[in-house]
Formats: sequence, C-alpha cells, structure tokens
Amino acid sequence: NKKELIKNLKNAISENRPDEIVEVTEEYIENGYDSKDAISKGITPGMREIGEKFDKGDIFLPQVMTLGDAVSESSEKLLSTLSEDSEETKEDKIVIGTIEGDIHDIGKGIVQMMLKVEGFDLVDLGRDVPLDDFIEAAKEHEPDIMGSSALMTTTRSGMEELEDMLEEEGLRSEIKTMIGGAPITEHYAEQIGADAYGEDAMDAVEKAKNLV
Ligand code: HCB
Repeated sequence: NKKELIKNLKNAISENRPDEIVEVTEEYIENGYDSKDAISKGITPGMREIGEKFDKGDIFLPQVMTLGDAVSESSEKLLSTLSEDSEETKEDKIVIGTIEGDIHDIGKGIVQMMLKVEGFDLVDLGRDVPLDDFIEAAKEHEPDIMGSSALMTTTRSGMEELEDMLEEEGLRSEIKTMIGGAPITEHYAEQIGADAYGEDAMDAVEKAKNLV
C-alpha cells in the first residue's frame, strides 16, 4: 500500500540502494498515489539521513553521486505526473538557480518542479550559475521572484553578493528574493536582506505564494 511504498522509498534512499529507489518510485506512480507525499515523506527524510551519514563519514562521495542520480530521476518521475495535472494559469514568474561554485542541485530541482506544479512560470538556470547570469536572467525575464540555492558555506556568500548586484543594477525593488539550501537559515536570510527563506520544497511554495 501507499504508506509501505513511501517507507520503502525512504529506506532505499537512506540505506543507499539506487536501483530500488527507481523501482519503488515506478510502482508508486503506477498505483496512482499522490507524488507530493512521496517527496515530502519519502525522499526528503531519506536524503536527510544520507546527509547525516555523509557528515559522519559512513557513506562516501562516489556512492552519494550514484544515489543522487537515482534520487533526481525518482523526483523527476514523481513530479512529471503532477505537472500534467496542473491547469492553473502561470502568471507569476520565478528565476531559480544554484549559486556559482556549487554543483548541488537535487534540492533545487525538487523546489523548482514543485513551484511549477503550483502554477508558477519557472526559468531554471541550472547549477554552478555565475552571478552575472542571474542578473542577465533578471533583465531578460523580469521575474517576480529570484530564487537561489546553495549547499555549501563557501558558496552561500554568493547570495549576499547577488543581493548587492540586484541593488546596484536597480532591479532589487522590482524583484523579491528567496534563498534556501542546507546551510541557509531564516537568520541568514534576514542578515543578507533576502525576502524569504525556504526550508524545504513545500515551505518554498508557501513562501513564494506569500511574496507575489
Ligand atoms: Co556534497 N556536500 N559535496 N555532494 N553533499 C554537502 C552539501 C556537505 C554539507 C557534506 C559535508 O561535508 N558535511 C558539504 C558542504 C560543506 C560546507 O558547507 N562547506 C559537501 C561537500 C563539501 C561537497 C564537495 C565539495 C565534496 C568534494 O568534492 N570533496 C562536492 C561539491 C562540489 C561543488 O559543488 N563544487 C560535493 C559533491 C556532492 C555530490 C555530487 C556527490 C552530491 C550532489 C549531487 C547533486 O546535487 N546533483 C552531494 C550531496 C548529495 C550532498 C549531501 C549528502 C546531500 C545534499 C542533498 O541533495 N540533500 C550534502 C549533505 C547535507 O546536505 N547535509 C553534502 C537533499 C536535498 C533534497 O536537500 O537541502 O539540497 P537540499 O534542498 C532542500 C532545502 O534545502 C530546500 O528545499 C529542498 C527540498 O526540500 N531548498 C531551497 C534548497 N534550495 C532551495 C532554494 C530556495 O530558493 C528555496 C528552498
């Protein structure tokens, strides 16, 4: 049943069984269960446990890479079932990307897909995005919100720089900013003057809705 499949998905992630992640995801989708629940109750806590194991040195980089690919594939499959259902009009635009120097994009991928599902018009700049490209995209797409993601303490400072660059270009008053990623906190968002902090994908959707 649904609960069991979600538990299997979470365990396949936290116990590092990449093939099983995709298999369980496919079975879940075939049963027609709600993809959002698989993401919030399966993928998110599973990845949290992997993060803890990685921090402790119980799992290593090459394993996390293979696992990361499987999780990305799984979340894309889950979220593609949702986007097909979405009939909302897409008026509010969001440009999102992972800050320069940072290649972590699993979380950003989930966030951007969820925002899309919730009816936002999304421009995903990808990962390791030069700050100048965020500015170019702000000019080209004139988004309501600019979202950025950083998973490392070394790259999150790019978010502060981006705030300054938007200000210097005279764009900051037109665009709201939202930031997120493992080293980001509400306090950090306040400190650099970002408009919102998204703790996870669901929270990011809520915050984005409040910003527009
Ligand atoms: Co990576 N890595 N890693 N890593 N990695 C972290 C992030 C560390 C914390 C692990 C550690 O050492 N404790 C660490 C950073 C330490 C620091 O802060 N300085 C680290 C390091 C050091 C590195 C390398 C430098 C390792 C090396 O090469 N020696 C290297 C980075 C290279 C680079 O970027 N230039 C590296 C590489 C990798 C991969 C490739 C193996 C893989 C990434 C695969 C990929 O993304 N395609 C990876 C992974 C998977 C992790 C951990 C284990 C998990 C990250 C993850 O995907 N979490 C992570 C450990 C951890 O986070 N504690 C570790 C799951 C997602 C769903 O959560 O937080 O990303 P999330 O996103 C959430 C949430 O934050 C929010 O919503 C999402 C969904 O719920 N959110 C937003 C995210 N972005 C948002 C934006 C918004 O606007 C709003 C909300």
